Amino acid sequence: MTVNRYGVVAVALALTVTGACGGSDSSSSGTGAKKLTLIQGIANEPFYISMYCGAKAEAAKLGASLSVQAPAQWDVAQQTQVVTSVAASRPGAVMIAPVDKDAMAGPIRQLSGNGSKVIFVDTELTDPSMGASRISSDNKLGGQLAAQALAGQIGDKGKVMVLAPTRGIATTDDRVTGFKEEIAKHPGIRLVSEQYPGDDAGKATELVNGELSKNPDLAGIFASNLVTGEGSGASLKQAKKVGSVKLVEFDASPKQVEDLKAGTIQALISQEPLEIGREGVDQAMNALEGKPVTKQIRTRLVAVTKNNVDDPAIAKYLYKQTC
Ligand code: T6T
Repeated sequence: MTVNRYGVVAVALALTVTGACGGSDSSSSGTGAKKLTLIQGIANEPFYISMYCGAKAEAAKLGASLSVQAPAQWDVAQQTQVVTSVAASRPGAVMIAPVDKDAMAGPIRQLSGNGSKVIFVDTELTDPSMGASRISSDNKLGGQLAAQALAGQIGDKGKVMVLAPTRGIATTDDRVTGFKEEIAKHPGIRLVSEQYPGDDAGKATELVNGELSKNPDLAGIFASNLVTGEGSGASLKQAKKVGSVKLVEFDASPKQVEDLKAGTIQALISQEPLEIGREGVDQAMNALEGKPVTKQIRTRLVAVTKNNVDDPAIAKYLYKQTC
């Protein structure tokens, strides 16, 4: 039995919604042509919940059935198990966020080998031949925006650190690259540490604690996703460095927004997960119906601060805990 960081006790989450035109559980009755599955990177996490909400609404609009599955943890073996069982059920199309850009290539080939169209949502594979469509934020740009926001917060000088869960995740790898490229353009800023705690907020806290001991004058931190952000914020609270060490994070979960308003976080680089889910369903349906499919779609990013968080235009960038 495994428990993820949101307390989900299960190996995989499986849930099915029925499109507006259907009346029954179409995970078993939907025709191949309108039967879609979303495989998230991890279960019960606000970014992927929001993506599911967007996909669910669009599937209902288009009369398609949508089933959602996810590993309880961000883990190649667990996601492989999910992919293998989904491949056996031969849905018309699968929207998937691979947890590793190379290690998930084999399992994902099973999906296309079994006749399902494959659409990447959020993360993707390195192999350019895979995936009828890829829908994600411009994550490198997101890393650059994070660096600019952090530079502004620290007066363009001082030591900074960056955290990402593990190497090999398409999204966070790009965010770290963008961040480092932009920081290199700021001569007063020095990147002193790049850390990979895994999908583990507690480990991220330990690593930031260690960095604060080594570099008590650390000026800023970029946490490139929700879990590394959660760990970094906890460390700053423990060390009583909230506000004196500036924190910029990717994503905008309800908890992150609360921490932004409280001053623990100075800026969030937020994505459009609802839109990624909506586009995922549209492209999947296009692929199934023989219509033109857009190979790559970039959804928007926005820097959210205390100053704009309550602006109605920002609302769509804040993630949901339930649909
Ligand atoms: O940042 C998102 C997602 O874009 C990334 O690929 C993995 O982490 C999140 O799900 C947030 O936890």
